[in-house]
Amino acid sequence: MKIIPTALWRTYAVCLGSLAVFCFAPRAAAAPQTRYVCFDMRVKYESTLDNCPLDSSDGVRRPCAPGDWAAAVGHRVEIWDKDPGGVGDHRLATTTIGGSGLFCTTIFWDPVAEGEADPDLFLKMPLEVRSTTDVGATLRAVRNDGTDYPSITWRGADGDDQWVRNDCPQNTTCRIYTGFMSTSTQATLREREVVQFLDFGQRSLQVYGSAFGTGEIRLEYPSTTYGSSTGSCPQDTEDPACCPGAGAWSENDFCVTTDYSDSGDVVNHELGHILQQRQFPGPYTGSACSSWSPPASVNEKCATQEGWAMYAGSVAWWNPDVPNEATYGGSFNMELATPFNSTCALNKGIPWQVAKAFWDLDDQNQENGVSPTTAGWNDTQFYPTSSIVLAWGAMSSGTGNGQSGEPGPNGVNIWDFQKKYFGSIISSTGYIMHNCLNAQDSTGY
Ligand SMILES: [Ca+2]
Ligand SMILES: [Ca+2]
Ligand SMILES: [Ca+2]
Ligand SMILES: [Ca+2]
Repeated sequence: MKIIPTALWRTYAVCLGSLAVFCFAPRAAAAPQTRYVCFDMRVKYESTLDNCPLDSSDGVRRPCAPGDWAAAVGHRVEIWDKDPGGVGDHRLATTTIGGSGLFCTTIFWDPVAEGEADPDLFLKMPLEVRSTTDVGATLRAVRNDGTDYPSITWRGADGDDQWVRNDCPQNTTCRIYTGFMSTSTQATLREREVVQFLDFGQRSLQVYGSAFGTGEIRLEYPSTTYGSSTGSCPQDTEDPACCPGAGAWSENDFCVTTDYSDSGDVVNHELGHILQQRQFPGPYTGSACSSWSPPASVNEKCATQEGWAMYAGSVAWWNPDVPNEATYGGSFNMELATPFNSTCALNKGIPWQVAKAFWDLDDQNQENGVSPTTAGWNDTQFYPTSSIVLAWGAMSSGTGNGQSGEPGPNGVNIWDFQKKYFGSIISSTGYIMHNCLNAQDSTGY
């Protein structure tokens, strides 16, 4: 039974007691009419792109071959009604593109309230991506002054309706444009690069889903490199205009400079840092590295932090449940069994070696140990990607051993991870020994 509020009862009472000619029953709101809207939106990868998987073989989740077109999976799209002069233009729906190819969604339209029989449909993209299930975080691009990019629009001027589906009737499937649409026809170079970065980062959101938590992650692009000729970018400021090439400022922000505009790796690497920081309890504790590269020895905390980001970045592109050839930076193979340094203990500070350890914990490809690894220390482990990341979240907040803010060159290393993931350092240490990381500091365990 519908409850009528007191005020409405009073209205009826007054009405019943007065002349019938002035009395009208309240008009029921019209049920919104439905329309089914379809479109094919694609991203074009720049021809200069590098460090991207070229095709879908070997467990590649979604390739990004330079010059290719691909469905804009996970990109947020707004469906708008177009009116003359743009004054009455308004958004009817916001949706996240799922799957691939033609995408369809239902919209609602009330012709009485709208004052127009049928909508004139066009699309806008607000430069955001999500997982296709809409679970977890939103990745959004901002400019180097921290402001939003304008949405990319397919409205066209009045009279230019090449991308508009005019007068979409009730209970009808209306396709916006008969071919495929693309950001590359509507956007500037910087905007195309941003769309490409968002497209890459969507893979991390898709793989890790709720492990990212909720809320917005901001990609700041294009930031200016530290020490640039303007002299306006001192290090260690959280100014989105300044950036060490690429870096995660906090659990919500990361920056990328144009030095990395063609990189297929950088966004998912930085999202690997954001993922770890969002899992960690307590505030972001900052980078453990002043600088690093995958094969150069650094302190254990830096090697673990960057190795984790290399692994998480690789997992975004390649599925470790499929034996394959995942690479980072085009040349750092996640599957290579041979440790980087011929002296086993000297691998403990190599980020690439740490990345391979996390990969071996996750991957199905169970290779034998290779010298200088001790004979018999084989890769025998194969755990879910979704469970591995949660070990960071299982750490307690604080600066003690094994806590998320443990300081010093050995703080938060592979043994701290091991303790949280397996609860013990005695058993199941295959991925550590297999990768010669047992030389990292296990004091306290
Ligand atoms: Ca209209
Ligand atoms: Ca494995
Ligand atoms: Ca392996
Ligand atoms: Ca420790």
